[in-house]
Amino acid sequence: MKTSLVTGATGQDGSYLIEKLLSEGRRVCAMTRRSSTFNMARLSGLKEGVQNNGAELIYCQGDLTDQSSLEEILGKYEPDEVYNLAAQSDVHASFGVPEFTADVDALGTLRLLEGIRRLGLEKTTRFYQASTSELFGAVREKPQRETTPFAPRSPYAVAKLYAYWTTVNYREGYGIFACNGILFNHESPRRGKNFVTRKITYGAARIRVGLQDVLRLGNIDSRRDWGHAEDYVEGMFLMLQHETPDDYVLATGEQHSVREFLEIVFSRLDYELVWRGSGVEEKGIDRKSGKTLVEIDERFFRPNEVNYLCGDSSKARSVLKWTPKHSFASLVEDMVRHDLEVAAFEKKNGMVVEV
Ligand code: NAP
Ligand code: F7E
Repeated sequence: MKTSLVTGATGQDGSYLIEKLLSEGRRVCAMTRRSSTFNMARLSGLKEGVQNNGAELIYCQGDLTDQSSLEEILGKYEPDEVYNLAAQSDVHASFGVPEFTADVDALGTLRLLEGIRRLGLEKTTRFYQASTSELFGAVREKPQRETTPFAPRSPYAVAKLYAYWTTVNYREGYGIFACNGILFNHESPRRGKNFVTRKITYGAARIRVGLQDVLRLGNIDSRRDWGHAEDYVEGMFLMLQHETPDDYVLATGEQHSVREFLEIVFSRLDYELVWRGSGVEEKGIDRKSGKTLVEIDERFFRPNEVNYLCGDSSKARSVLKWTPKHSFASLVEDMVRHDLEVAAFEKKNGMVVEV
């Protein structure tokens, strides 16, 4: 039975990937970090032990900032695959904690790869690095593909650039089967509420049920290529099953602004947003009731913004036969439906749901 180690198990992608790997009959070591709180809500349905299909789930504790914890896990389980999904993944937050972000996202990747090398696992352990479309930053080409030059615009993106090149170097220098998945934004009902799509679907649903008055956002004119996380973990899996290691873009090729996302979500909830004012004074108002539903809040602006991202994933589609199943419409529907249920539950029970 193959063993897969997943770092970042408690995150959005970690939870979907673990489900996928268990469905493939793997022994899965889900790495969570030891901290003062346990953030296990996304994994609540996944119990440790042998599953019906013979797959096995094991939780292990490690931290990307702690080499010894990583080497202990690598040495103990000698995984056939490592999916490095752990990161300080919030771009806005990275401006406030740049050094911490570099420690986790850049050096953390180096620590894992060094661990594989030092333990002599170079020929047996395949490695997936969660690289990102944020590497393209101030985009030099439209759409962005594997050969597009990088131009990172945040401490997060700069840290991920280091991790990207470290992954390439360990592949070329030590012969490790190591791949970068350069993934464009992918969302789901399990997305953290600090990211814009979920902030919008969750906030709008709370407005609909009367738990919140207004949604406060930053730059609503930035544009993103948003896919569904379920499709993107399939792509990660395919990269490590291929016969040769390489780097791949995963993207939908379709792009929307945050403003469009807002209009679609609110219209699904029977509001009709009209825009009045400009700059930080701009407001999104419901045409029927005249109520202000969206306001601009400078606190959510970033010192550097990535205004435009749209990916070309033809390489992954032709080489890996990666075929996303979700459309943009089905992604929005999935998130809104889920958050309407969450908001109704919160209203009924007077509590806030964690995920
Ligand atoms: P996420 O929901 O923010 O999850 C991040 C995970 O990393 C959490 O499990 C977190 O654990 C863990 N983590 C943070 N610091 C750690 C540390 N020092 N040691 C060990 N674990 C640590 O992120 P995601 O959306 O699933 O994304 C997965 C990966 O893909 C990330 O590397 C992200 O940067 C990258 N990525 C994401 C996207 C996207 O659109 N989602 C696109 C491209 C690339 P706690 O629960 O304990 O905080
Ligand atoms: O922002 C704008 C914001 O935080 C998207 C991470 O998973 O994807 C993610 O990074 C856009 C930006 O995602 C708010 O300024 C406006 O232009 O949802 P986001 P991100 O920065 O693209 C990449 C691929 C990753 O790798 C990252 O790990 O939306 N925006 N108003 C806002 N964003 C947030 N978060 N909150 C607002 O109020």
